[in-house]
Amino acid sequence: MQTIFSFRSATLIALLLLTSISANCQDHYNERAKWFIDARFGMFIHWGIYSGAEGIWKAEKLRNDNNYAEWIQYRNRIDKPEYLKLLDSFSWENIDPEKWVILAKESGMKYVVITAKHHDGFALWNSKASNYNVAEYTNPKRDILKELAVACKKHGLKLGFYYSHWLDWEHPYGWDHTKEVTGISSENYDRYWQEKVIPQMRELLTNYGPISMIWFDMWIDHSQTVVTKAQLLQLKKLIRELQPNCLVNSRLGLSVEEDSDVDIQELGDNQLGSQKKDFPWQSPATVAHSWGFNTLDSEYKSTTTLLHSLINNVSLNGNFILNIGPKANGNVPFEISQRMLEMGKWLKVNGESIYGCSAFDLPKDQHDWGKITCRKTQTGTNLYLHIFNYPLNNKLNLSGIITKPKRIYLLADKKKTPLSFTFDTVLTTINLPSTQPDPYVTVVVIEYSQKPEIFRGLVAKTRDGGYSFTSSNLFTPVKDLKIEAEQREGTIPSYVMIKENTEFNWKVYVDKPGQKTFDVSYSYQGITDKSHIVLKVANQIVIHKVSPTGKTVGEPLSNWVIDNFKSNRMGSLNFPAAGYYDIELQIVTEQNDEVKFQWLWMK
Ligand code: FHN
Repeated sequence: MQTIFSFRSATLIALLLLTSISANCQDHYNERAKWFIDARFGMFIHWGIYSGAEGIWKAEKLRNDNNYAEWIQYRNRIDKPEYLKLLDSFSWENIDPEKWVILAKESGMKYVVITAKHHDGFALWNSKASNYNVAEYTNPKRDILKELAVACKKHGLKLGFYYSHWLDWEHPYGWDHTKEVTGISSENYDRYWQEKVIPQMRELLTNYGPISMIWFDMWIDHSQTVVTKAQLLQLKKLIRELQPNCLVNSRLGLSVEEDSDVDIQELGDNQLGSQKKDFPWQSPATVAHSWGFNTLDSEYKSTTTLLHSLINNVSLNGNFILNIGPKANGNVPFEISQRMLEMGKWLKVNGESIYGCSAFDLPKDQHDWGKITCRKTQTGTNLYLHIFNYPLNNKLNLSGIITKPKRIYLLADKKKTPLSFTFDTVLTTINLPSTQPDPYVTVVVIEYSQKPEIFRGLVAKTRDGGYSFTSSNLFTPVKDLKIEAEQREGTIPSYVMIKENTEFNWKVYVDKPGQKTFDVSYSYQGITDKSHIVLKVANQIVIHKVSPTGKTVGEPLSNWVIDNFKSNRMGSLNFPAAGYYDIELQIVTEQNDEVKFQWLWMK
């Protein structure tokens, strides 16, 4: 054993001053989007002629590798007269947009966005700009958007329109992907723009009362396709003129980075948030895969998964818009409505932790039990701990907050019966009921009478009382560190390749003094015994010789032979008193003797 450093109290105080800060909930800067940030959860509706095909055309499923049912006309090369015949299967007497709005409301959603015109170019309203619209094919003439607008107003939900501006498979000069081969002149494309897009948008923004959002859908940058930036700006200007409070999403074709006047960053389809952002953003999601109803869809996400997705996004300042693809008779598939109603029941009890809530300043994946959201209250700040993985020992560890909680209770408990807890310096340990109160996600409320202050960069205590030190939760960042992402569902775990001597440093708070055991996981494919790993903690040192870890079979019988990652016992070290400790790890390697470092574990 060798003395490496000493923990002097002066250094500790200086460090504390540097690392503790007053935490904040999201301070949004876009007034127009205030309602959107409060709403957090919306309904997307994909419904149109394609709903009559249900993902099958003349006994053939969708061609190509994507089963988006609303693409059937393009994918299966259906001509317009035949495509229109699909309308014969619609039972107009049953179709009632108010039912969709009621479902949204009962599911806890605060806004509804419908495909006013999808890529097929067919308008769900009585458009004067194009007779390719629903009123022309119904008797008496229907205007689905008007009916939806009335229902949204009646039930107090915001209304938004999806409008496919870039793609239009009906207009001779609209964009469809075959034009990547045949080409189209910019003059002709502009004809489509001025003849159809602009007049139709004018109708949508004039005839349906307040429109809360226009959901555009171009998922590549304008520089890569036919549409020009000038056309996109013309469209945005029209929206600002006619409905100044209407939000515009980034799939207009302008990113929030390129144009700060774009209100919402729209992530990719079913792409959940992975980092905190201070501007409004949203994930569009489906319960299965397709957006329009596809009868061949079978892998429906569970209610728990959907709730986790919503909570994950809110914990990063984002929204979640979840899609229904009603059938040609207007019915919402049971697999979808059932899950949504279950979400609604959960939100009825736990909505306080979602609506108007935002991200908290602790790192997003700091705790292995779940996610945190935050709300400023009249008397301080509330944190909402969403338990995705209920701890077996019924103890919830919250690391990193140096402010003492005022009181703690379950959000579902109307009486707010206090949960007992201990608070030690930077660790709050909450005693949970021995039976998990909510089958989906239990929410614990922590009330603070002031803004909770956090200790930045601390490694959290896990559910089972250990600590996992990785390249993602370092106290001092290492320059040019390249973290290899996990592959094939984690078969190859995330790691960093260490080619030359590298030092890692973590900060931890140990609440119970005593011996702790350390294990290090790595893969080493070399043969020398020159590389070693040095652990230094509280004036003690342990040296571990790196030894080959060999190969393993990732998937039997598929030639999936991969480098093995192995946990190695380093030794046991003494923590003489409760307090903050630095954990230092040096990986000493020579050239051509790389070590793939995965984690250090302490318990
Ligand atoms: O091509 C469309 C698709 O049909 C669907 O409307 C989704 C919804 O986000 N947007 C496009 C693909 O990203």
